[in-house]
Amino acid sequence: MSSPERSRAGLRELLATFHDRGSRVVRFVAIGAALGIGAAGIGVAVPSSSAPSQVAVEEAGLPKAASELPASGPAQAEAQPVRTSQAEQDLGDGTTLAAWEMKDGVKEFHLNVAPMQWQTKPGGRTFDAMAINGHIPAPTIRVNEGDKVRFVVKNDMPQDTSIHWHGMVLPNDQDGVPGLTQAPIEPGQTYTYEWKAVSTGTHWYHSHMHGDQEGRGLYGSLEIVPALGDIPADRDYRIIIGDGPLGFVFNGKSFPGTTQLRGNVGERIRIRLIGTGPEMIHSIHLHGGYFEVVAQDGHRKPIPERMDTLNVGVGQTYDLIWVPVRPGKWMIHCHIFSHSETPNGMEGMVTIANIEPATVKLPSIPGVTG
Ligand SMILES: [Cu+2]
Repeated sequence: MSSPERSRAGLRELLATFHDRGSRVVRFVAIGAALGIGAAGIGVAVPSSSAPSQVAVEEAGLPKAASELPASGPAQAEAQPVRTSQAEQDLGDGTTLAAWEMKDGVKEFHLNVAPMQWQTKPGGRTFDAMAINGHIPAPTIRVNEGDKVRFVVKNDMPQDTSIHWHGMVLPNDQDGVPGLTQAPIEPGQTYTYEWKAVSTGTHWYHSHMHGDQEGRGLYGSLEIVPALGDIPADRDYRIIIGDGPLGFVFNGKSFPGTTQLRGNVGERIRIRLIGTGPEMIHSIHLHGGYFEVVAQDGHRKPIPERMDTLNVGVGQTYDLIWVPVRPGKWMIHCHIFSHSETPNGMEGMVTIANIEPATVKLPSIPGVTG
């Protein structure tokens, strides 16, 4: 083993050890940070940054503990065979991970665009909606930085369409703007997009036709995992915000039809907010604490910002990290009440985070968690 290899192996071992003792120390620090208390204040000899130590490791460009690497991350290739396909998967937030299959070194996705009748809440009215592969929001696309990707889009609607890859740096003729970079995809036609994923972070994709197609459901999360490792998190959720023909919705649903989120005290819960509009800015508020905004439009913020209410404009994405400090049912909602409440109760842009007690022993902080 050469000297650099040895030091890399040593570092990996050190990080693995850290991770084993890990959860507890990390959550100890995370909860301290969440409470606005530096590590020194709670007697732990680790840096008192606003995020656990993996962040510093990641930002230094060093490898992370194996257990923390993204499931399909390139750095894991030596430990596991390269994945050649991905099945559809429920992401626990009301969205579905898109299936793909590796063909000639390209991750190939099949996206069927079709009309669908859609209820946004139990017993609610039925909307003329549009879906991709039967899903509203459209399936969450997640690939690694550097991947070559292909999207075979079949238009099963009686009107033409196109798909735009919002936030991606790609060849102009793959940008999905009908009348400018391509002809519209006519009813019954199939159109293929192909590009290389270089724009890391949380982005989205959507129809770029007829004004109302996007708001009827033709939008989904587009996530490019950075080669150096993703934002460390115990949970990974998305809330896609819509105010189009389906009404005021989170992930295509109106409260109480929205999917409730789950988590535990002390966990780093990542929430990707995506503002699809198509008309309004929404004031997204979290009960029971605050979150850190760690990225905007896919780009990591050099200094995360703490807040409990964030205005999300049309087309914007934000990545939040929230470390809950108390168990309970915590609301996440648009604070413009005409978007989230009626005289008959909550409706529209509301979901609940069900936070259970910590799975590891955390410090009791008198007056706060004690
Ligand atoms: Cu709103």
